[in-house]
Amino acid sequence: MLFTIAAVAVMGATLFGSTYTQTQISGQSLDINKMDADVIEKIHQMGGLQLVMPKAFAETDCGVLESSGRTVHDFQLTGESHEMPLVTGETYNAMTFSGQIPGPTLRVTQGDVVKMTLTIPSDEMVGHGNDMHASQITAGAFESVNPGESTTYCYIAESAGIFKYHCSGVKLAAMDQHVLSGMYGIAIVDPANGYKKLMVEKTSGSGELDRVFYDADALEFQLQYSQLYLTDGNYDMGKMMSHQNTATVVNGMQFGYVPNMAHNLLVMGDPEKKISAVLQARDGLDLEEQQGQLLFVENDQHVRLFIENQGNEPVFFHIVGEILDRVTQGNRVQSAATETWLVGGSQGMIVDLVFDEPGVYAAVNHDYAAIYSGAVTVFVAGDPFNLNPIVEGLGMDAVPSYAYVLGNPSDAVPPMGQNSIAHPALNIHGMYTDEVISDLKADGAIPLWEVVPELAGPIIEVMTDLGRI
Ligand SMILES: [Cu+2]
Repeated sequence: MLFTIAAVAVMGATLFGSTYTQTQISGQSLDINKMDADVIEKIHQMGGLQLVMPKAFAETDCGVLESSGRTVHDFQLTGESHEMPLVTGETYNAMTFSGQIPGPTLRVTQGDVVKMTLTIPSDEMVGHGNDMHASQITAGAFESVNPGESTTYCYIAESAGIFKYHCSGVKLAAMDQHVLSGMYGIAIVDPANGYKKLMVEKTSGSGELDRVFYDADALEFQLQYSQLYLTDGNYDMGKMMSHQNTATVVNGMQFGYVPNMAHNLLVMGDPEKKISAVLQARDGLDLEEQQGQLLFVENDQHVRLFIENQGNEPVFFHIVGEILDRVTQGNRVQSAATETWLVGGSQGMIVDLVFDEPGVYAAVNHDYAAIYSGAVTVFVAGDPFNLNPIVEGLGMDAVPSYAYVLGNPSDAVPPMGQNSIAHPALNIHGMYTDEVISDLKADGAIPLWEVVPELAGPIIEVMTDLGRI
């Protein structure tokens, strides 16, 4: 008997499609012994089964997925254009997901269902779309949405890792403009079985090889790299085409993670005395959520960084003074004990490391043009400035990192996952609209620009008592 390709495909879909659907949704294993041996023999005689896309892998029906028993994440975004500030004090015409750059981070566990809804307000001038790299669904789902309209699609986050999402433009037109003006974010898909322990292998003080294992739980940060291509505050496609960027941004900001005036006071004893004359472009308290903030970690603590290159130039990720203890891409370890790792466009990685010694460490894109145009992120580990006597003078206990006093910047901290260590506190920092800031305040994040002036008096008193100023 002759079978046409189409007939085989239908048979394949009937045989395997339904079974795989069940497998995918309920997690049952495929039992080949129960299948009709004659049919399998016929397929064998014909030279094998035509490869058919099992239906489950393309399952996008929200109704089916929502009743599948899997955890469903309702991920709601709006496409909004806003004027956003530059480090020069000028503004530019930005495009955002939900009033912030980068857009909100989605955090799910491998196998969960994502229900993404993109709404475009009716006063928005153009349409927007959302291409989520964590999905494996038809690109047709990313069709742009018109102002005043809304669209929803569902998918299973099948693969673990860090994945970009970005505006797909207006039917693909001007996608470059929309993305490079700020319409990007990440989805973190935690592995179904959690993250792995971190092994760090070094020589100890005695010269012996020393192997230390750290628990999978880690203090986590997110850093997203991109560029701005601007002329008079507007996107300049010509500059993008010739790779002549006007700014390098980390989480939407140039030099966003550098010391501010409060750090100057605590370390130098004078708010006007800059810790770094070169880097401190954002040290004014009047810059509010856009003043520089630092990333605080403890020594001997497992730190996990989610890095994504959202931009148009490569990122040579390096931390001055540290070695990247482990680099993971997708769900595979790529390197260990490495100095720098290259992240291409629309590529992500997870860096695990431990800051052994108290000190200041700068994460950079080790492309010199990127460093000097904004890609510097300062980590402070432990208490390198001996500030604990001041902390104790203020009536608090000594702290293992300054995050307990000042918090870590909200835009650098992803939502909690299954192996996350909670940050002691968050301060409000980022490319945000006023609405986003009031939401963060309601969630308990600290507006340091309001708190620091109130604390300045007591801090100066304690520093004077200690003879530091
Ligand atoms: Cu857009």
